[in-house]
Amino acid sequence: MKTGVKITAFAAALAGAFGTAYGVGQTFDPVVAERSPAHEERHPSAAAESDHGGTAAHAPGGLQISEDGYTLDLDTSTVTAGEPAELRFTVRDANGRAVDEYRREHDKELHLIVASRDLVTYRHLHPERAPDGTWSTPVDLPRAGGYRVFADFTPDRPGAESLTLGADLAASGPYSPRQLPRPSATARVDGYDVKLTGTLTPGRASELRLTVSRDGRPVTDLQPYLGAYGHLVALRAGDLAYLHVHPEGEPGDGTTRPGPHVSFSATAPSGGSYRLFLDFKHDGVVRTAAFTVEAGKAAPEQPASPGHTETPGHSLDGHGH
Ligand SMILES: [Cu+2]
Repeated sequence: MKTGVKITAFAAALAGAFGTAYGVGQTFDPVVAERSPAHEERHPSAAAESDHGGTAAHAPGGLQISEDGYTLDLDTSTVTAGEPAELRFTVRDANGRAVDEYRREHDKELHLIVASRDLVTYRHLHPERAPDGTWSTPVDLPRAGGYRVFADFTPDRPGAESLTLGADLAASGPYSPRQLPRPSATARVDGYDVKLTGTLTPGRASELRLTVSRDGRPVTDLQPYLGAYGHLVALRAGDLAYLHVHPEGEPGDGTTRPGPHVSFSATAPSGGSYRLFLDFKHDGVVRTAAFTVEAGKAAPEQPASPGHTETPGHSLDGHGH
């Protein structure tokens, strides 16, 4: 499929970047190394065209508030933990103008992810866009602390690529950070058990397969959600780099079945720990299952201690669907 090709091209670019980095005797991160010299040499007008192939050639998403001339202007930078609030923001172009044309990806113009820095709280929201380009959505964050807001979108402009911009958000209140939940291949949410097969491999696309069951029986009637039978987001522990993850197959393509397996292709930019959040829809409700994965290592079979993870009900109430 198309995304598979893109990711393979990325792997090749990455390999090339390694060579370049060694050639000049430097040891910086290969993803950054690939990008920086290329961008300096490029004529600005040529940059957009030669960027085909993707997010691929870029550093991981979500680490920057501004990229490729687009800026996430977060109007709401603080909220109060446990109180409903409205999150408002604007995506601006290089001229400071609000972007008001987007390409739909996974059924939406823009996906907004809010995650706590300790990766315990997660929200996947779909804000509303006002005619002036301002986006807004209700949000309710149960715990105080630092959060990262990710806007995942593609401007509908010639040469524009998919972007994930990130900005900090603080929730005020008594703060008690938690440890990252231990790696586990299973997650439980609202009576559903989700099993993860496969693992993240640094620098290479790999398949992650999630299997959904309830009361010990495979769930074979998952409902389409955002153009697939599941939506997966992966965040790197430590800096919350945002990985692009693509579903393998889509409803109605003749081969993709509505469960119990849902497959994705994901590339980890480095080793280390990642938190995976799977949204899936069944019986009309979207639920989120979360896993900690160490890139390059298979996940242990035993379930993580439930005390580490925010209760499923909390993960759910943030869904703006
Ligand atoms: Cu979304």
